[in-house]
Amino acid sequence: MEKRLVVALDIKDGEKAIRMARDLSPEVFAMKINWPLVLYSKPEIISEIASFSRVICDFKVADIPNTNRLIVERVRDLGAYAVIVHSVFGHDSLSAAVEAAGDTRVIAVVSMSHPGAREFIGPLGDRLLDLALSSGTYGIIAPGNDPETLSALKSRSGSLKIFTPGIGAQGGDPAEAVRAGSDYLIVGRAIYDSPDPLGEARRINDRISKATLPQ
Ligand code: BMP
Repeated sequence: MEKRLVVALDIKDGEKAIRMARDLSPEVFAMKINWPLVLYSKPEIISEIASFSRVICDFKVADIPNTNRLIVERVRDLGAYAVIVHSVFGHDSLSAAVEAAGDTRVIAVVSMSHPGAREFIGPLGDRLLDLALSSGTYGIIAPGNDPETLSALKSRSGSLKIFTPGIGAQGGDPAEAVRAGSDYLIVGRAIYDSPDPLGEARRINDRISKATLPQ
């Protein structure tokens, strides 16, 4: 069965990140790289990890169309499998990212997992999902620690892939997230802070598999 785990490599040490990515790669669908790793190491770490694993660049691209295009072109050229882009800045900004991405997939943020998401982005979830659906995106970010919101978004998301952070350190449970509609589960601290990251990744995969089997 294809793996559904995405590991968020939010660590500062580039060498350690590459080692961890290599060790974990048999257990994951993709590695997610966010600003901390790139800012503490170098942009080329994207290509290094992309040479043996899918890489999702979580840069939450959030600007005018021209700037989005410039960022996404670079991410594409570095070999990323996907890039995460904010949808809340409108159709032109999101479409510019999709156009610039070429074969690199765009995952649109339509909802978030932290408490502050309830203030602004949360109430816009349905409209942002419509925007993602009409802009040629590949997937969306939805909260893995809020099964109600997740299943509501899933029910309207058509063929979009659902990526869910919020598992583990933010309280979300892998099995519950799968049952609520997650396609790919994003896990950071619960794995990279564990004394046994590979064992933890395997335990999470086991819970994903069991939740996927017909009950
Ligand atoms: P952790 O499992 O350590 O909480 O990490 C979650 C990862 O997912 C982080 O990289 C974070 O930036 C990202 N993320 C999130 O937690 N919530 C969202 O709504 C969107 C995210 O991309």
